[in-house]
Amino acid sequence: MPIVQISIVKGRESDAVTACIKQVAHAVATTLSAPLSSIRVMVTEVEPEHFAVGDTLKSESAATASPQAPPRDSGATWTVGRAARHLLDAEAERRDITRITDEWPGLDILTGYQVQEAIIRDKVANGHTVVGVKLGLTSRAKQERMGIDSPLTAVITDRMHLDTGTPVDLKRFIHPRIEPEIVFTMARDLRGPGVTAADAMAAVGKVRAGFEVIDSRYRDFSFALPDVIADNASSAGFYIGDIARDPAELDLSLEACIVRVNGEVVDTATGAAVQGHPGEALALAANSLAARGQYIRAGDTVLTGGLTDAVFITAGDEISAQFTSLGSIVVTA
Ligand code: OOG
Ligand code: MG
Repeated sequence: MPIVQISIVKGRESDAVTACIKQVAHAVATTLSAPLSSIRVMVTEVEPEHFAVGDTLKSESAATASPQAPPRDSGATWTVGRAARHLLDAEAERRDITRITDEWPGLDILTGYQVQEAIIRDKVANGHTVVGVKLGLTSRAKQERMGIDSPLTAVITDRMHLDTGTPVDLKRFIHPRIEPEIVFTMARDLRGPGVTAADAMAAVGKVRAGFEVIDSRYRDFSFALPDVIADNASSAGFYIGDIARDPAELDLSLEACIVRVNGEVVDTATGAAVQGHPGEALALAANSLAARGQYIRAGDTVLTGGLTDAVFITAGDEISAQFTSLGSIVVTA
């Protein structure tokens, strides 16, 4: 059982200490390929006068903080808990915010996932139920639009599920966009690391068409990778088509999709747009979750990522996604 001991200078906020412990535990588990639950982290606090950078004690540097020190409400005060609350409030109040990394350069990918987890914990505490996982930025169309070339994972809940036939309630969102996705329902648990697309597809029960409503809490959908991870990958809502197919009957890389707005074709793609095959995206999700000690569960819904760029939803629109074998979803606003 690996035991890691870390020392932290006294006086840090408890959120910062928690974030540090989690980061160390995940890093050690990943480095040793050991289960997260086997890692023990021991924290000792040291007095500022027992910690020096070069020959300058932490207590001296704190006492002689430079006048150019960041203003009180900037990066110095950001924590996982505060970032989660900031994003939750923006969502609840349908108010856009500026990207957090501008003020908090310490928000890295791992911390972004900690913020995402804190948001989901808050939602679960308020009665939401986790129903699965989504991938974001798995297609070139999405990556190019957002200027980020790395896929990410996020969590979907029952409150995000929208019934087909129900219009998008524009009052509920800040600036919603919609994107067609291939959606899996898992027959079995899927646990990384080392999952291949074939392993992933063997754990899938059914495949359906999906239409995801995304609503970044950031102004103009402008964010860096850690910001969008923290914001649970802009998740807001999702429609699932009525037709459920056995994936073994289909070549999902050749499953085509046509997106229309008010009858006009605005985009087309095939399943190959998503990492070559949506099964690759599913494997990627399982392996990425494993690095954080999590896995995909039997019964989970998995949104594999937008096949095409997302389209803005405006009042009066009728937007449809027509798939070759998975049927069509028509959404109005
Ligand atoms: C981030 C969410 C990306 C997808 O399917 O690629 C996503 C965004 O575009 O705001 O859901
Ligand atoms: Mg999506």
